[in-house]
Amino acid sequence: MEFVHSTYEPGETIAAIATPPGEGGVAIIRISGNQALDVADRVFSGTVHQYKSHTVHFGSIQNLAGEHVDDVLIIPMLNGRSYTGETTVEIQCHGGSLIARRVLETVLAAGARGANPGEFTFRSFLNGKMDLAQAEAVQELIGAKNERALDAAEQQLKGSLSNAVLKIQHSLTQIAAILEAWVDFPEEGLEFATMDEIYDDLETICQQLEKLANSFHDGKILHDGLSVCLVGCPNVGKSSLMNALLKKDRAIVSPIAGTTRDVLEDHLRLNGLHLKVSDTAGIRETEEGIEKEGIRRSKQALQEADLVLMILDAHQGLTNEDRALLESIPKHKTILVWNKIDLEHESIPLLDIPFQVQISAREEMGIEKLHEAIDALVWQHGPPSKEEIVITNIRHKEALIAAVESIRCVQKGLKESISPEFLTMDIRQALLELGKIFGTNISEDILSAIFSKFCIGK
Ligand SMILES: Nc1nc2c(ncn2[C@@H]2O[C@H](COP(=O)(O)OP(=O)(O)O)[C@@H](O)[C@H]2O)c(=O)[nH]1
Ligand SMILES: [Mg+2]
Repeated sequence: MEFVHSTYEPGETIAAIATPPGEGGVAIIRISGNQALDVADRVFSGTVHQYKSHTVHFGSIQNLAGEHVDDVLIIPMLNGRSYTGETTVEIQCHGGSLIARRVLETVLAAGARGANPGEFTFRSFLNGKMDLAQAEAVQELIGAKNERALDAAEQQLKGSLSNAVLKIQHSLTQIAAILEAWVDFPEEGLEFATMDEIYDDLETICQQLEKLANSFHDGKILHDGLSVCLVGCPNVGKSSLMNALLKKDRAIVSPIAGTTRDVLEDHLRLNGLHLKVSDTAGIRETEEGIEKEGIRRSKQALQEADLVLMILDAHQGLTNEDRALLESIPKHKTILVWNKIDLEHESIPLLDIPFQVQISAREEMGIEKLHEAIDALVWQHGPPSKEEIVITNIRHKEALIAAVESIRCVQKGLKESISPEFLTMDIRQALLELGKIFGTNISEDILSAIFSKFCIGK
C-alpha cells in the first residue's frame, strides 16, 4: 500500500468502502471531491444534484450498462460540511463484501478514483478540518483496544494536545518578541523583562513540555499494552502460572525439569490493559543443547519484557540457583511470586524487591493479588486520569524533546549572556519542532508515511 501525496490533486473525486470488510447489515461507500455529485448522479436512480445537504434518499444503483446493482440509501453532504471538508456523497448498500465491492466498482467506472489509505482523513487535514495530531488521533480511536486508550484518543481528537502545545507556542513567541526588541533597542531591553524572568518562564515551559513527553510512557502502555515474562528456575511453576493467568491449558505442566524449552506467548486482558504473557524455559546451568538455547531465549525475553514475574518455590525455599537468577533480573520491573503456598513452607524470606505476592498456581490461590500487584507496578504514579493529556505517538514525543533541547540552549545562552539574536534562533527552532505536532513544517515524506498507516476508506 502506498500513499503518494505528491500526486494529490485538490478536489479530485475519490471513493472507497468505508465500512470494514466482511458481512454486515449495511456497507457504506464514500465518495468525496468536486465531482462527487456528478459521479453519484451517473449511478443513482434519482437526481442527487437536487437534494438538500444531509438528507437521506432511497433509490437504486445501476451500472453504466443500465443493469441494477443494489437498492441503496444515498446522503449528499454539501458545502464542505463533511468529514473531508469537500462535497461528499455516502451510499448505504446491503452489507455483503461482494455487493459493496460491486457498488464501489460502479462508482469508480462513473469517474471516481479509488482512495488511498487515509486519503479521506488526509483531505480533512489539508482542508483545515483537523490538525495532524487530531488526524492521528482518528487512527488511534479506531485502533483503541481498551477503554483507557480510547479516552486518550478522544482527548487528542478534541484537540487537547494541540491546544496545550498552541499555548506554549504562544508563550515562546512572546519571549522571542522580547528578545528581538532587545536586539533592536539594547539600552531599553531590560525594561521589557529581566533576563531572570525570561529564564524562569522558559523553565516553566520546559517542564510542561517534559511532562507531556513523559506521558508517552503511560500512552505506550495504553496503546500497545505490556509484555510480561514469567521466569524462574525449573519446576517452580511458571507454566502452571501461565495457565492460571490465561485460564486455559496453554503450557505443558510437568514435574520433569526442563519441559518448557521455547518461549510460549499468549494474550490476556487485565483491568483494561492488554498483556502479552510469555512462559519461558527454566533458567539453570545445563550442557544440553536445546535446553541451553531455551535458556538463552529466556534471558533475552527477560531483558526485553516490560514486566517480569519471577517465580519461586515456597515449598523448597530460596535456592542458590534462585539467588543467582535474582542477581541478574532487572529489579525495578519485577514482581516476586512465591508459588506453591498450598504446600508446607518455611517463612518467606525478605528480599529487596518491593512487589511480592504469594500464590498457588495449581490451586489458583492469590491470582487476584497478583493482578493487583501488576496494576500497582504498572501505574506506580497512579493511572492517568481521563482528562489528562497522554501522548501515544513517538513522533509527538520526539518533537517535544527536540523543542526542550532548543529551549535549554536558550537558557544556557541567557546565563552566558550570549547575544539575543542567537537566542531567538533557538526559540524559532523550538517553535518549528512544536509545529510538527500539528503538521506545519512537515515534509511530504513524513505526511505520506503517517497517512499510509490508515485503513482504506478512512
Ligand atoms: N502443590 C503445587 N504444585 C504446583 C504448583 N504449581 C505447579 N506445581 C507443580 O510443579 C511442577 C512443575 O510445574 P510447571 O508449571 O511445569 O513448572 P515450570 O517448570 O516452572 O514451568 C508440576 O508437577 C506442577 O503440578 C502449586 O501451586 N502447588
Ligand atoms: Mg514450564
